[in-house]
Amino acid sequence: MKKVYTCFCTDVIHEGHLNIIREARKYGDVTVGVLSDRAMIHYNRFPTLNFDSRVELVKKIEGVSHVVIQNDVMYDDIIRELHPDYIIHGSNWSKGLIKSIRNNVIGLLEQYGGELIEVPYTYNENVKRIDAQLKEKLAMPEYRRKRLHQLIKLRPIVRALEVHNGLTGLIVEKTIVESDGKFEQFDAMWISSLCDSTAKGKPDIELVDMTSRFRTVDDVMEVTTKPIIFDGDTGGLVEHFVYTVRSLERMGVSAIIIEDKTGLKKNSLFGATVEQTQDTIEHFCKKIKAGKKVQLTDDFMIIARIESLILEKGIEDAINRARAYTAAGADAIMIHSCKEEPDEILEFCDLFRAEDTNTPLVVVPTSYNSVTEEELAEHGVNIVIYANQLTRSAFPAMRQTARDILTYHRAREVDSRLLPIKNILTLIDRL
Ligand code: SPV
Ligand code: MG
Repeated sequence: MKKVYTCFCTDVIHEGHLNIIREARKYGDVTVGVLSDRAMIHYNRFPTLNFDSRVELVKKIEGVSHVVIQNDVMYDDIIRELHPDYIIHGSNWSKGLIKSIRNNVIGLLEQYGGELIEVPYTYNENVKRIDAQLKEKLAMPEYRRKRLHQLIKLRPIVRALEVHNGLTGLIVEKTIVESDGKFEQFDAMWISSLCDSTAKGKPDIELVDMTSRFRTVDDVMEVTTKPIIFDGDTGGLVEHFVYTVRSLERMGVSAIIIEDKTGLKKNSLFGATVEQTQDTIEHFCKKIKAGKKVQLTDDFMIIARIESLILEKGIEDAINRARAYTAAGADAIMIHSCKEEPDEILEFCDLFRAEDTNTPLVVVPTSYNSVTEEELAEHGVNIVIYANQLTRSAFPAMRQTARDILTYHRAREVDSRLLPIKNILTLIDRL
């Protein structure tokens, strides 16, 4: 009996999958690989069912003889292990980024004379509806909220990028690149107080009120599924913070980061050039404890942000605070710095990890931007936040366009730099 192999990356079996199995049986004994959680995330499909349940779904399909785990989106390992005579796949993988998976399979099959069978992809109204429903499910608070916790376990380092409206949310949701046989994408979104304020033409001093900040969260949530980390500034009064926690948790936000400052908060990237007051350890711990006490799920995270390095209070002070905030119940520690080199951040991470191997660490490498994600992960960092890069890239482009229109008294000179009208009209998917 010849061996036929196919791989499924899905939470729902629909007629397209059944058709593939029907075709596969004509060629021999059918083995189905179920893509692991890690690989599925790489492939831009966050699972809504756990791995064992996905295996059960596949086992129930008539005509499937064996079910195995496929640990990587590329087929090298599984083909080496199984050596199938045939690989069968829907024809949809000849376009777009997944073409690289097809090329990978063709190259591997050529090495030993295996054959690729492609069946026309089933994309009717029913399949479209199932796809859309899966996406809707991921956008629901109960799925989205817990996703950050899940990602911390599954990813070597969780990557978040700043968003401040629906459009920037869509960029984080959809941008995916392929490099060296790996798919790269952002895992999460950061609702930065700096960028949310800047988008409104306001300074980053806790002036934009929570109602407005929540409106931004809601705009982002309307069009995305990825988890959200909310920049909660100082968290405000303890009596107010508890309400913020409840609201964000109910909305499906995964985490709030609050920084240990009091009084008029100014942006940390000013460093010690402006006057800022650090909170006492006791008072900040009281805020953390109050927040943890009112949250209703195990999913929501309160992340304590330490400003000791920003305010030049030294690493020892930062470590003392990390210890105290963790003991008070903080779910993770964010350490910030406005130095151009990552040295003090890496030193802090090493010291912290020497005594605490569990509590997740978060960093924001805006000024020390030469450090790579791999280096940060080696020093025990779990989440890296790119906190303002979308705002900073849009602003110079928009200002230059405005200047050029004024200079040339028409728009033709700027047109080649702009998104074509046809593309802007179709940029947003319709329901
Ligand atoms: C933000 O993005 O608003 C932050 C990070 O809080 S920083 O601007 O570096 O303080
Ligand atoms: Mg901020």
